[in-house]
Amino acid sequence: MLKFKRLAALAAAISSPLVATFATAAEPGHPTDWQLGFQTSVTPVMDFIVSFHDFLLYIITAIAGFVLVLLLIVIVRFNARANPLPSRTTHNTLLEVAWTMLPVVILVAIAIPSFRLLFFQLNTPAADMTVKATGKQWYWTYSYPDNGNFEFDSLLVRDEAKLKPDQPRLLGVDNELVVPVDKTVRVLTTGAEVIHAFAVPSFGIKIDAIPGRVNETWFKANREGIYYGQCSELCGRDHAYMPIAVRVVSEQAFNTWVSEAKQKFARDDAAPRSVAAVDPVPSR
Ligand SMILES: [Cu+2]
Repeated sequence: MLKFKRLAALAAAISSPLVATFATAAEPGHPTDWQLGFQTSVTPVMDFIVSFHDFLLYIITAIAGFVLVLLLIVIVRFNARANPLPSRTTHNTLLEVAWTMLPVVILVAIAIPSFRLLFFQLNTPAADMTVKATGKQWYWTYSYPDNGNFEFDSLLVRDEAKLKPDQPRLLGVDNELVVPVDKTVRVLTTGAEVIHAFAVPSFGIKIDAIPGRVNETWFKANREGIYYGQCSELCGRDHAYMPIAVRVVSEQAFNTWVSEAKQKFARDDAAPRSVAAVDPVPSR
């Protein structure tokens, strides 16, 4: 069965540049055995990334095929035996203009959707809510400033015996980041001590979490489920063991979760200390 699956995957990979779209159809929000292409896309940004990737695959396939054909022609028709008296032509204006202009046209055709995607990713639309993700050595802390300002830590479930049935090994966490479906969520990221990176493949987001500054990204998940990601900036010994688990639920379920979370987790209501309140440096 495994062998057949392997063959089928191979056949799919060879047969069509559409393979990425094909492979991402209805799979869970985490890596799977023999997976090809991307993880399931559940946001408009990731949809765009997938279609841009497929578009590039068509272009690169055409270029590689064209170059292969040219090479074969040269090998067969212009080798020393088939063509003992080579032509001494050194210039061909039409050909030179063509091989300069054609790559320019191809690059412009790639640049247009590429920049559109970049702006789509980087311009956060009006957000329905904000969550803050703080990368720490080696776990994540999530805050909900719009929903009561509670805050909690999210740690990997290290003991495999304690994994729930739907939790994948090395990805399952004790406290998931919970967000409502079909809402634009702004994610603020920062780092507590070193640089981490907040990345969730199904959402098409990956952004550094840097100490001393706040980065911003966004997603709008259009399907309920649980979507996994990992820290994506080498941050030290346990870099591989600080996964990100995002549970996308209905708005009603989210509100219920918020009211429970407010009881369960610590709040951060203290006013920030003003500069004057900081212990003064003793003068000499
Ligand atoms: Cu890391």
